Amino acid sequence: ADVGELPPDSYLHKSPWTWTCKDSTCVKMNKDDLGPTEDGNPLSVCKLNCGKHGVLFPLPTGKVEIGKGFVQFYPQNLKFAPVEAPAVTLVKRFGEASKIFTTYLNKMHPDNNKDGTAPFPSGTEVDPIAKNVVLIHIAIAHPNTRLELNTDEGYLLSILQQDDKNTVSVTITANTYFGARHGLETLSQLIAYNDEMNCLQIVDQAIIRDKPVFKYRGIILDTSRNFISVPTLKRLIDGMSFNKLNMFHWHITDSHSFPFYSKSVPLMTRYGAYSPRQIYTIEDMKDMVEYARIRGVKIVPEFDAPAHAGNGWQWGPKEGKGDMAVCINQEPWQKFCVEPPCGQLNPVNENMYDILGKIYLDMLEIFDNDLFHMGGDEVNLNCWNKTDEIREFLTSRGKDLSQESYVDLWNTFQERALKILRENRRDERKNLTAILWTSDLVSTKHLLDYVDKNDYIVQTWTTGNDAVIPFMLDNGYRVIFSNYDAWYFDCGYGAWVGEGPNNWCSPYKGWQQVYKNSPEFIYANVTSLNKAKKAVAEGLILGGEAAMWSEQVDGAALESKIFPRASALAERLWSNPSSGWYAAEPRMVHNRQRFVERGLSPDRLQPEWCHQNENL
Ligand code: CP6
Repeated sequence: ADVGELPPDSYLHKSPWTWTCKDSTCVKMNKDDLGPTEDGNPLSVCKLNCGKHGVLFPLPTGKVEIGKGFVQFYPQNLKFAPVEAPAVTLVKRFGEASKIFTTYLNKMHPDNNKDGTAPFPSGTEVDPIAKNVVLIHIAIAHPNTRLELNTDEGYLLSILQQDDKNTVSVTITANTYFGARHGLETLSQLIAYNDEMNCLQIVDQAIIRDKPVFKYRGIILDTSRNFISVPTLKRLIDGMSFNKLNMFHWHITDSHSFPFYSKSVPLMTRYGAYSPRQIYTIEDMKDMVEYARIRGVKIVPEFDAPAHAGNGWQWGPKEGKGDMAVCINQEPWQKFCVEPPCGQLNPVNENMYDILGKIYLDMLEIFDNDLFHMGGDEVNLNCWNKTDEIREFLTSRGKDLSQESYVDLWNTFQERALKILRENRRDERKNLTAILWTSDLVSTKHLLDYVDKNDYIVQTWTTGNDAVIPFMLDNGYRVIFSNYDAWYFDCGYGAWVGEGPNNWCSPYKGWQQVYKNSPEFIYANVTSLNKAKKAVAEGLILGGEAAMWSEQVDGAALESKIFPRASALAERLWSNPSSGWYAAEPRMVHNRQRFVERGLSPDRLQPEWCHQNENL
């Protein structure tokens, strides 16, 4: 709308504060120039970063030297030299990675996000910027095509302006594809849009040596309670790649629905998917695996069992045998499961083991098969105890119906499931490691008897104060942290508040809470910092995962619930800085802006008003 000529005193609502640059952070100055003001309520102040370059997120862990000058260039003058790599697949894959990189560079133009073509000038002979070229050399040493727990994700990035002043040489060297890809991500954060000249600019000089503190840096997403579409999953992978998160733990099935399409047992989705359109086909999943791999992310599939399994399992031969899953939809649900609809595999049904083996086989054919999440959480022994067939099974073998008998039965199930998972594989690589949630089986009481530390990695999900955490680490188990008091993105601290039907999910945890949490410090608090550092160095504390359970989220809200909180997780796990969230905040604001620039929809952190004077 035409509001007419603006009066000379328009825009008076601009922030009255003045800013100054101190240690690359933008500091608010007092009116009388008495130095920086004390910030009070974090919600009431603005946090800015000085300049747009080198706002690295997560922070590198090794040497960082970044020059103060810039070289202007147009995106069409950014070139990749032939990639040096010992495998053709890697050269090809890097081709994909460089296309993604170039697409995001184009998106730095403020007018770009609509159609993907950037209105950068094409450059004329008299335009000095058109002479400038950025040349990128990539060298990858090892032919590994898959990301595994021992994959070296480190890289060395150097940027050097040549004597002719027109060429900037960028070199990324890494042991693996995955390290090189992270290096390219860091490079993208050293390039910014120049408003005045309508071009890009890169720092004229840099050396960055970088590698992650923790190997396992993930997000678990549940796609059973609510179905999440493949395009939405891909956007999640995109966001993870911006912050070097490397594990997408796909909690693909649960008792609510069974969207995983199994080619050997298609009846699972027939009975278990919400609808024919809410299914992940084999092509969808294979496509996801490759999409994620290109972006440095491994997909770790979870088939949760024996609890959290119901819908999908209703069919099956009824001749003389009980159901494959029991307690499905049983009421009152509070007696048979943690949340409705109930459902739990029947450990005495032979047919169930058959089907389970087929599903495992189908999953291992689609996903990497060195890491597999077997679930194992929240088993309800009362459900088994209320099933005639299971009670008869135990009594016929001379067992009593005590709690211990049921835990023992559960262990028998778990051992057999692991055996099936390992034996039924179509390829000869046998070094599959399973992951289990903490549970009554994986507890201080039963861990040493039932869980071999060479077979399993354990993922914790209750509070960081859980006694099982130091118990496992002291006994040499490898642990992934997902404690609900920090890293549950649904709610999960005290989780459900209020009684009976009047409960609600609360409270929401801000990114600061996510950032504050550190696996190293949780362990250090109950032992010593030295011991904790040793557990990190030895790789026992593998890392962590934020959890997005999907009871209360679907594709519409997913992105803003995950980002930018997952960025906080990413920095904690990649860099594990000794400083806290307050020091990270200016970069965090900038990082969040980068997500928007690249087309994602992260949650907002501060008023636009803060940025009106931003010209530093
Ligand atoms: N679903 C499954 C869940 C949860 C778990 N497993 C869960 C438990 C407590 C809270 C949030 C989520 N919804 N399969 C526990 C690992 Cl607070």
